[in-house]
Amino acid sequence: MALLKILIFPDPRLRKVAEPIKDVDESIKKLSKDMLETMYEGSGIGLAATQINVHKRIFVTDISEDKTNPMVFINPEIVEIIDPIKKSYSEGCLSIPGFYEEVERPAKVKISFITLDGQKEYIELEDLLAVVAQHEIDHLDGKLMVDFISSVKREMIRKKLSKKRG
Ligand code: QAP
Ligand code: CO
Repeated sequence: MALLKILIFPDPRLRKVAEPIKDVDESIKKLSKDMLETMYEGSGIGLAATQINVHKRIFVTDISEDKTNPMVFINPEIVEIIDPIKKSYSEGCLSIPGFYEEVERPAKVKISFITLDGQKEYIELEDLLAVVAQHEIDHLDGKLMVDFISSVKREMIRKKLSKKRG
């Protein structure tokens, strides 16, 4: 197991578009374990590979109260917006530490993904898991939650986090 370094906004590497995973091999299993460890260490509920400077389409999440439900999504895709009515949620991001912003997203989506066993699955997501999945899939496309807020707020966050990193 290893802790990985998380890129902090406005690092330009957060803007790269991740590549699909062709083979769910041992290296992907190790990557998912390291990502879960890194997410738990940072008290996060979701982490995309882009955030640790690995540009492959995989994210991990655990929205359970007691951190007992790790989930891994490989090559996740939104295949259907089941409920297009947008719901607002105060989102955070391990790459934007200390800031929470309201973001509106479709309330219910169907996604396809590959499991660690290499199986393709389809699931319908709602509530917090739908929010997290859409937030993490955005990371894999180089998008960040601050792209959905006002430019004044975004620039304020950029300045504060840039200063912090020197
Ligand atoms: C994405 O974000 C998410 O500012 C995951 O100081 C979060 O795990 C999607 C975190 C909420 C939807 C709703 C943030 C940890 C963790 C911080 C996270 C911080 C420490 C964020
Ligand atoms: Co994030």
